[in-house]
Amino acid sequence: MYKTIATIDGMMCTMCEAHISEVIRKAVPGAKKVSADHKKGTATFLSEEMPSEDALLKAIADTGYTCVSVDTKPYEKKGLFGLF
Ligand SMILES: [Cu+2]
Repeated sequence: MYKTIATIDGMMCTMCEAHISEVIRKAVPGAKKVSADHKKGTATFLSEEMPSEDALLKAIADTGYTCVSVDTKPYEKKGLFGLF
């Protein structure tokens, strides 16, 4: 299990959050708990497999937003969550 935090430029409102979440679900098959926060400018999700950073960057760029960075870390369901 992995947790990914993508930093995204250009989200202005909750519609943008919905848009980005939709894009992530399409770009990363099996992405779970997808959520985006336009105030923080981040989107997070969990996945069983290491997500393809290239696919994510391209999918987000194609929608008109800019993905500044993608940070993926191993994720343990219990215990370690607070460390990330
Ligand atoms: Cu918006």
